[in-house]
Amino acid sequence: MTIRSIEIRRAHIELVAPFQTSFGVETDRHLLYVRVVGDGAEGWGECVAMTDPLYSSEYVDGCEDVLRRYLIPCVTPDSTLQSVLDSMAAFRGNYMAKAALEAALLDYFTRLDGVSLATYLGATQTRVASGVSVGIQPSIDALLDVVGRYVADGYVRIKLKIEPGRDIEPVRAVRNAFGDDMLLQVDANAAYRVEDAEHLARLDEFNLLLIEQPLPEEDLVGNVDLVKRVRTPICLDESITTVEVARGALDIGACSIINIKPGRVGGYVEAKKIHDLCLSRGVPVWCGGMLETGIGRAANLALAALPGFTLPGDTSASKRYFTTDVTTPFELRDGYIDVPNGPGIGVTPIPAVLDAFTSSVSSIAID
Ligand code: SMG
Ligand code: MG
Repeated sequence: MTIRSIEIRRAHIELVAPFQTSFGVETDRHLLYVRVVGDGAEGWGECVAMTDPLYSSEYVDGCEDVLRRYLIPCVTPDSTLQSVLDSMAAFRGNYMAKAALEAALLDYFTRLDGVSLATYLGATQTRVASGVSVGIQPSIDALLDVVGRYVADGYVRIKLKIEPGRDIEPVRAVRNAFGDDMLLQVDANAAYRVEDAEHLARLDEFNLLLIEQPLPEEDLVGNVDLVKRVRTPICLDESITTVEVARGALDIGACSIINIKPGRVGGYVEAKKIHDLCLSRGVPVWCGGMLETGIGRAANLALAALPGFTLPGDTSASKRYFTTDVTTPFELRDGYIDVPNGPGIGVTPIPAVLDAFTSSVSSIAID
């Protein structure tokens, strides 16, 4: 049970198509993988931070720095998961960096125990219903075309990225084209202000499942006002960084649904705490995505299999983003994706494929 080294691997992969949100356009992913190497097993984690600090304050090169300087030094040869979590807690924020290391340790320790991450976390489902996140498109025609293809693929829920000026009409067009029964929601990635409440209330007529993160990350209180003026349920993403923030948000009535992303909240252990809190209060949750490759996607599927995940997540198939994934690709079957059931996250990178995307690997001895 001795941890010998931790590897940081940087890689680069192109997306199948540009993904536009209210804060920018992603065309590729600069990836950071953490690999824990120990006696008897190894474990993999994927960092969800983007190249630039636009979705949140974290960015992938910053994560590498904090991992090297502060987080990896929290690991000793005989560390347990809990001892590392306790040591890392001394450092503020840096949730995505912490989550990447935690994920690799979780994969490592659950593999040693011969148990799947899904079982370890308390999963009750063997497959999860999958939604898809649709980027802002250059025209309504292009949007209808893209949505039509995802509907044909079998996705059970469509999420449209919106921003001021590209919100009401795109949603109306999609509703008209695909009917009232389609599960539909929108994500603003913090592009509005509370003064836009009246405008956002115009979305009420489209019977959306939710409006995700309409206001800035820090404006938790603004949502309290917003929820009184908009009938559509408000869901928070960026704002929810810890279980304490989640509890506070629910206590003050800032939202009625939470998007849980392990990377955004510092890892799967914290993600489970938020899940448990929401389950105890009857608050629906769903699993977000950060354009993960197979390593991160596998772990998210394990989380999404917990009982409180009653809404379809952004747990799409690998080919939604990548022509070639670094693991065996995750595929959609009848709108669902199977939860991996092997030890740990249940998948490992395919060495030749991962190597082809890799730009650097460095190993840090643990002693
Ligand atoms: O993995 O399918 C995915 C991404 C889903 O829309 C998605 N993620 O705010 O929820 C969100 C965004 C964050 C990433 S945008 C580059
Ligand atoms: Mg979001």
